[in-house]
Amino acid sequence: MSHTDLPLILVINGPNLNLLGTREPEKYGRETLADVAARVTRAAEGEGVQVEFLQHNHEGAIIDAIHSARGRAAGIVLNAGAYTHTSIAIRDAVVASEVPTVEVHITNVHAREEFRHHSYLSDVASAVIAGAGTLGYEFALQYLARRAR
Ligand code: CA2
Repeated sequence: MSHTDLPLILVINGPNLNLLGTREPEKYGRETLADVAARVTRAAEGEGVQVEFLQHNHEGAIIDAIHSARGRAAGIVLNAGAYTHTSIAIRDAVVASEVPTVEVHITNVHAREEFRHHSYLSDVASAVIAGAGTLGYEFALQYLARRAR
C-alpha cells in the first residue's frame, strides 16, 4: 500500500496554540506545536495512517479545514482552543463534515475557570480528551486510527 492510500487523520489546532512551548509552560508544557506535530506524525506511521497537522488562529480557516475533511479524512483530532467555548459555527462544521472527531484539550478544562467548562463540541464529538497534556493528541490519533481499520 502506498503512503497516499493510508487513511488520513486531520489534526486541527485553533487560536494561540502556535504559542505552545513559548509561554505559560506551567500550564501548557515546554513542547512546541512543531514538537507535537513531529511526535504525532511518528505515531501515525506506527498506526498505519497519515496525518495533516494544521493550526489556524482564525475561526473561518478552522471551519474550512473541517470542511476539507468531508469525504477525505477518516477522522479529525480537534483542539479548537478558546473557540471550543464560543463557536456554534465550528460545531456546525463538525456535524456537517460527518467525520468522527475527537475533541482534545491539553489542560483539564474542568479544573479551570467556569467559562471553560462548557464546550459546544463535546456532545457532537466521538470522544473527548482533556488534561492528558499533549499526549492527548496521540491518544486521539490511536483511537481514530483503530476505528478507521
Ligand atoms: O487546554 C487546551 O488545549 C485549550 O484548548 C487551550 C486553549 C484554551 O482557551 C482552552 O480553554 C483549553 C488556549 C490555547 C492557548 O495556548 C497557549 C499556549 C501557550 C502559551 C499561551 C497560550
